[in-house]
Amino acid sequence: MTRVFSGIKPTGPVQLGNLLGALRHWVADQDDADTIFCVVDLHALTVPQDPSELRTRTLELAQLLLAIGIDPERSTLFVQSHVPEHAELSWILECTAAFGELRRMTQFKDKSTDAEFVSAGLFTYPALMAADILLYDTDRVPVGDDQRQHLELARDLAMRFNHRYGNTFVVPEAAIAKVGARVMDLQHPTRKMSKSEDSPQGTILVLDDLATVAKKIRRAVTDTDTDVRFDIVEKPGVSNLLSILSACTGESPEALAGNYARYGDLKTACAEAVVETLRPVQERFAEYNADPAGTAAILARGAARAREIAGPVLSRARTNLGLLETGPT
Ligand code: ATP
Ligand code: LTN
Repeated sequence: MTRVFSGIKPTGPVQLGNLLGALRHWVADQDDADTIFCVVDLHALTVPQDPSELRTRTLELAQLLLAIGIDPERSTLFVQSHVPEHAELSWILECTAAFGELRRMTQFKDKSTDAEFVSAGLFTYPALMAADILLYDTDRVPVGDDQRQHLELARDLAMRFNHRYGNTFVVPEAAIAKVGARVMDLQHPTRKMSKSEDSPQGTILVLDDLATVAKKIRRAVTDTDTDVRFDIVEKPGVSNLLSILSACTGESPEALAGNYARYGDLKTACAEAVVETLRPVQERFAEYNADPAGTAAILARGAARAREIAGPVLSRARTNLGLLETGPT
């Protein structure tokens, strides 16, 4: 059976781009693959975090994943720091990656430019991400378009390691959807919507109250002329709304463009579609949120299953590398 793995950082409240670019595909993948999903709390540490907020966000992110339809009977859902194999393989892959290739990562460049404090972890971040993926003999990784370069690196590291030390890792494929893989900020439609950027009016949070969601869409920046056309370069604002509507309805953005004569009508349709997508998620989230012990138990079972898979893969890597095995005492 195909193995699918993906992760999401507990760096802030989940936004619509996370849902449309990645999370909805995680839910669909459960039908035909062995699915493993991870709340990557160690990745969140690459920028300073408030300890009590990090703890709450990690638990609530797991509850949100359950609310969107990650089914703990069919998927393994766990928290990255509960499985210490990730940190160990990450070191090994840091020693497999070249300084120059990490320096070329555009996410590092974006997040380090103008930052007050740039941690070494922000730089080596993609090696930890590669470890997440390679530990599970992953075939396919559903992610948004912004992760394309990191996935390419994970593949390169797997191939390099296999070449140097013998066949050890499965080489994963990225799965990037055609629609919704790059949801843009509603106020700045040339930059991606993000949960850690400070753009409250441009970012739709999955748990925003529904009246606020509709208002943010109605106030989205559109483009200078008035025709509704799907053209990302010339009409980024309108095209973003068409992509969002398309991801919510399943119709193509080009076909949808023909249905609306005015921006106002497109915004109304888009707001309705997003509100109806979010409503059931919010209702289920409230149920999981009322039962933190239940969520903790699901995560504990997930971590135990994850370790059963990750342990032997890490041992394979250790042996092939030539790390001395522990003898009997
Ligand atoms: P941060 O702002 O902290 O970098 P983020 O909101 O970009 O976070 P991640 O936790 O990095 O979100 O990503 C989780 C998943 O959501 C990834 O697969 C990522 O590609 C996807 N994703 C994030 N933002 C968008 C977006 N605007 N459009 C489509 N997919 C997205
Ligand atoms: N780097 C990703 C989050 C992430 C991830 C992963 C995604 C960490 N580990 C493993 C897929 C597979 C991000 O910034 N969105």
